[in-house]
Amino acid sequence: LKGNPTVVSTWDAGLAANKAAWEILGKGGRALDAVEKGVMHTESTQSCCVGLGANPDRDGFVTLDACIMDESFNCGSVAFLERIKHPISVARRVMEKTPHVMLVGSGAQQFAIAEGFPLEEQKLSDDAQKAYTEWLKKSEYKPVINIENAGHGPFAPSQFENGEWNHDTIGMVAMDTNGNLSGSCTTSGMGFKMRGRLGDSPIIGSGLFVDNEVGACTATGQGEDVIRIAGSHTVVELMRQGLSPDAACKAAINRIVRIKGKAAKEIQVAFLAINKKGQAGAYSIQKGFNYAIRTNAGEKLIAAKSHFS
Ligand code: SD4
Repeated sequence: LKGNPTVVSTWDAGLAANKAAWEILGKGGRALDAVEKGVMHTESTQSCCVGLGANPDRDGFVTLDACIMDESFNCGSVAFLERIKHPISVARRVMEKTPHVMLVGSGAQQFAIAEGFPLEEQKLSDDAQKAYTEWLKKSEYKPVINIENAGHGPFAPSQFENGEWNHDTIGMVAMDTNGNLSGSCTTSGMGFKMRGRLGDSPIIGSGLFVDNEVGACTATGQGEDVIRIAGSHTVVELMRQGLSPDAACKAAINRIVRIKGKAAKEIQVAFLAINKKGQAGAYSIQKGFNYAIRTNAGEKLIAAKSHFS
C-alpha cells in the first residue's frame, strides 16, 4: 500500500459525505469512486445549497453545477443543469463517455436523460419554497453581499462565526490506498442568482483541481472571486512549489484579499487541499469555515484559520 487513504470535504456536511466516501476508500477502493459516492450523499440529503432541494435562482428554478476530476487529468463537468438529482454522476459520465469536458443547460439535461438519469419533477423543496417566498418580498439582487446569506441582507460578522450560513457547496478531495488523488464538487450555486449564472464549482481549475503528482484542491464561497484567480489550480501550483496545503491555501486567499481591497470584508472564500503525503490544509477569508477529514485514524471536523479573525 502506497497511500494512507484520506478524504476531506468542505463544511460539517462533509462528515456524512466522508462517511459515504469511506465505504469505498476504507476497503481499498478508488478515490474517484469515493469522491462521487461521497457527494452524492449530500446531493440527496442537503437543503439550501446542494442538489434539488436547494434554493432556486431568482426566477424560481433550481440549477445545479458539478465537476469531477481523476488522477489522470480526466475531468467532467455539468453546469446550469435542471431537474436531475445527481449532477456529480452526470459530470462523471461526461468525463467517461464523451469527448468533452463540460456540458451545460438543456444539452447537459438531454445527455443525462439519454444516460438513463430520471428527469425529476420541477418542484421546490418546502424549505426552498419558504426561502424563495421570503426573498420575493424584496427581490433584492445584491450578489456580492448576499452570497450564501439566503438573500437576507448584508453579512454581520456574527453570521460568519455562528455558522448561520454554513450549509453550502460540497467540495471533496481524496487519496486512495494506491496514492491516487481525485476530487468532486457540487452545488446549486448562489441562492437567488441571476438565471444562467455559473460559479466556480463546475469549472475545472477554479472550484476543483487535481494533479496527481502534487495534490488536489477544492473551493467554496463566492465563486466569482475564486474564478478570478483560477483558485484551485493556483493552490495546487503553490503546493508544487513546496508550500504545505495550509500555506498554499493561505497564499491564494491572500491574493483574493489583496485584489478585493475593502470589499474582502463582505465575502467568504475558502480553499481546502491535500498533498501527495495525504496532508490536508485549508484557509478562508472569514472565520467560520470548517472541513471534515477522515483517515484510518478516524473522523474529525477541523476549523480552518482565516484572514479575518
Ligand atoms: C458558487 N462556490 O456557485 C459556489 C457557491 C458556494 O459557498 O460555494 N457557496 O459560487
